[in-house]
Amino acid sequence: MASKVSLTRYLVEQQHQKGHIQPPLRLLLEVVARACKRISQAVNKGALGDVLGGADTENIQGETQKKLDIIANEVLIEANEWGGHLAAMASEEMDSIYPVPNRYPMGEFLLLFDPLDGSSNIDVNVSIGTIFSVLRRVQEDPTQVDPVKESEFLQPGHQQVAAGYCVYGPQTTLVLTVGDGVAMFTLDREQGSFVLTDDNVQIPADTKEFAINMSNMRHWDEPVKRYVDECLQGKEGPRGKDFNMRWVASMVADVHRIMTRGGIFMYPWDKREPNKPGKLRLMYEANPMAWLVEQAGGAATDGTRRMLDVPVTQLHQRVPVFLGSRNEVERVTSYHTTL
Ligand code: AHM
Ligand code: MG
Repeated sequence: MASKVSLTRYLVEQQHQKGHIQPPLRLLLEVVARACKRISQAVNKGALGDVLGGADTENIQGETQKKLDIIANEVLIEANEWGGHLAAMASEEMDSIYPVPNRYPMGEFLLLFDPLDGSSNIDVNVSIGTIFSVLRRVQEDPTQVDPVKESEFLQPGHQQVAAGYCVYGPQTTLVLTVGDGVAMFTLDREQGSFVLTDDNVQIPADTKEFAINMSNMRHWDEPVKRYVDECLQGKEGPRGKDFNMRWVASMVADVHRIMTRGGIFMYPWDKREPNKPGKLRLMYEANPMAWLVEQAGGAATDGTRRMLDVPVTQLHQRVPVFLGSRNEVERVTSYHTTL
């Protein structure tokens, strides 16, 4: 039987054979994976670890934080701050950026994360996950090691050097891209290591499955209403086929299903809060997922533009999201641009 390929071996091969990554990025990804293992353990303990329930705090977006949101955030910071591979971190759960403290060596990368996505599912034992994105520092004067500025984080998604997520479900699965396709690793709990289980994830171009929170239908814009209405008409409608619907309310779980069997995920702008561009965050959710989806042959837009080209003006910027099977994403995007 062929020997199993661990995450470490996969990354070493990406470094030596393919030249896609340098040692500091390899170290960074190993450390993030280690942090995900620790988060997975905390998630698994649930009520036995006293990790369920609210934390009586709010994040900068006014959302109530859960205990596990805060634990996962701390695990990621503690794991990553001392290794010398990072200059700073930013998180959905922190108001501003977290520069690596002066007592530690400073690296060239910036790490962004949603430490525990799908928070509303924590207490009900449904899949949740960690999403992460890696950027390279952009200093005005690269010969100086200046303190990191928040503006250095405001890079469009196409400048990511690595992106991934870890889904904590019946299995713990890490899904990763360094720009050479998408690889999937399953956590072997006995061995304590991530093992490569798919090295060429491909999202089918067509699908009969869509994911959207239908309870917001009356608030949507016309292009989204039209797209979903046509799906709902099934065989008798203009699409000529029946569609199925899924909505886990954990983006990580919904995207993981799309990575596995195709589909389209949508979280559009809606009229509930017209000044808010969408619910999901560009830097911690949309951009890493968009790059993963593109690397697996799918597509991702904000309704009119390629997600990875959306200009970034704020760290906690929100954005409408359409991603998944290419032909469906192109269809709903075309409804936005032609209506
Ligand atoms: P979170 O990062 O605070 O958990 O919020 C993001 C989540 C996504 O995972 C999911 O797709 C969406 O919010 C669900 O929203 P809703 O409850 O409106 O359906
Ligand atoms: Mg989230």
